[in-house]
Amino acid sequence: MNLKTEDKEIYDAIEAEKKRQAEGLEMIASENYVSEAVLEAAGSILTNKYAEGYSGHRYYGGCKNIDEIETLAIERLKKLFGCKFANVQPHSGSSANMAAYFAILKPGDKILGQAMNSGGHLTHGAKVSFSGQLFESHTYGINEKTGLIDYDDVMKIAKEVRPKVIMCGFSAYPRQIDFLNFRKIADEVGAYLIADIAHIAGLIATGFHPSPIGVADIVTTTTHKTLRGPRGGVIMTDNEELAAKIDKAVFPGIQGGPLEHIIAAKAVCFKEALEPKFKEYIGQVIGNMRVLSDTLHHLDFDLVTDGSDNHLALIDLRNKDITGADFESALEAAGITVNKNSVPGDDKPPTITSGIRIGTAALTTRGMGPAEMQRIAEMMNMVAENMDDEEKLADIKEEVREMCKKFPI
Ligand code: DSN
Repeated sequence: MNLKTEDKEIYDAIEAEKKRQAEGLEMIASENYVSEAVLEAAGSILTNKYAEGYSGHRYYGGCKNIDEIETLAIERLKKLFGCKFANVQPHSGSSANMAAYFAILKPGDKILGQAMNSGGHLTHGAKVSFSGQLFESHTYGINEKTGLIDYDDVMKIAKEVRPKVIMCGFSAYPRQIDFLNFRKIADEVGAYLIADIAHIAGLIATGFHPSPIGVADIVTTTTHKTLRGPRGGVIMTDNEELAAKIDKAVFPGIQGGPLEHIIAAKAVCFKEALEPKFKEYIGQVIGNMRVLSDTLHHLDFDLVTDGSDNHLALIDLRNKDITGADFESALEAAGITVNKNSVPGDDKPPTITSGIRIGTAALTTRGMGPAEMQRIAEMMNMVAENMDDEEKLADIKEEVREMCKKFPI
């Protein structure tokens, strides 16, 4: 029995998705392609095992191999980021953030995070998320003219709000984050500092972005973006007392049995990220974004903060009189996948927006380089100039397919 004979509908849908991932340009800044080794561990028989608890202290028998795997994942993660304590069980970035909050907050406590329309995440206090419902959430934004964080403004808001937690680290911020400045603000108001490094984890692990380890009280991240591992989350800290509270918050606080197949895949990802080749890869991700954003800039695309220091860029489409939703659809028709994104001062709702977010992590994994980035920027411009021309979009899709063939996943 295998999937093809057992469940043809699911098999066919997976095959179609495989084709989509192979034949299109994946430019969603939070996505990547995992290695075959990560995929093998994620699809392994470890999915059969219950292992509630932690290594050496499980609520089930038969956990000898699981303990070994989870311990390896923890030790590798600690080495990768240079932290003292780590929990590798969170199912996702959202669960990691939930556990981090529950380790130090009570319902009703105040949190201060970046507003979603300024690049923050749902779990940083958005009212539609648990983080805005269980806690009294307040937000800071970015400077509408520069697109940058105004640290003086964050300090001012923090002094007014007096939050118990300040959350920093963003889903759509193209520049470096000054964790030391956030630490100063947190200290000034007696708050804990949590850094959610989901987007830039790969850059931090390889030294291309300053690290919040030892600066923030708690650091959370996903493992599937620039870190190029399986879909999941982890939590790190240097504080032993907090580490014990985090462990309790993850299990039994919010989760039951950990996903040990995914934890094994995380361990493989951390091993890969410790290799010199991974540092080379992240350098190429940043270099590719520089070429892509420079070329877009020359083609009269308006970039928030005028460029990027990392793996992502935000394009403000207001000078082109196109909405983010329409550009996302037209690009998809041309085989280019991006997501619509609010831009500073956006007057359109999040379902429409005036911008898009792009990233180079997945394209770089395929082996694409500066020449492809230049051509992709030109193709994006052709799409912007031919939004309603189905024939033209189909021609671009054909060129995309040809380009992708040269860089198999
Ligand atoms: N949904 C993720 C992103 O696309 O950035 C954040 O978790």
